[in-house]
Amino acid sequence: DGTGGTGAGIATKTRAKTKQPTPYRVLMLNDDYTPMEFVVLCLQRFFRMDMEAATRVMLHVHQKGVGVCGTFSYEVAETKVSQVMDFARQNQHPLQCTLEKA
Ligand code: NFA
Repeated sequence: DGTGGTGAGIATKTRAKTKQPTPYRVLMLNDDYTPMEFVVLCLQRFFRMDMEAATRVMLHVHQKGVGVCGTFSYEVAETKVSQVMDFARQNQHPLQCTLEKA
């Protein structure tokens, strides 16, 4: 109730400590071989981007060499990196994804 439970109206506000996870960025790296359409498909499938957003991120990576797919908890970020890398490997593309602390 914001009174610290004393009911005395003293301003000793208590909050439940919901610890925020350290955020991690998932980065995608450019290469010369992975088809643009495959990168767009990955961004749509694993990062829930629409075609416009996925195309924008893909072109950014293509032009700058690296780009951010999204920011997540470590566990979610690591899962997404694995999903992209596994899918790329299955399709014999050299697409690389990695993590960095945000
Ligand atoms: N550079 C790749 C090409 O020209 C496309 C690409 C974009 C690859 C983003 C990896 C990441 N086919």
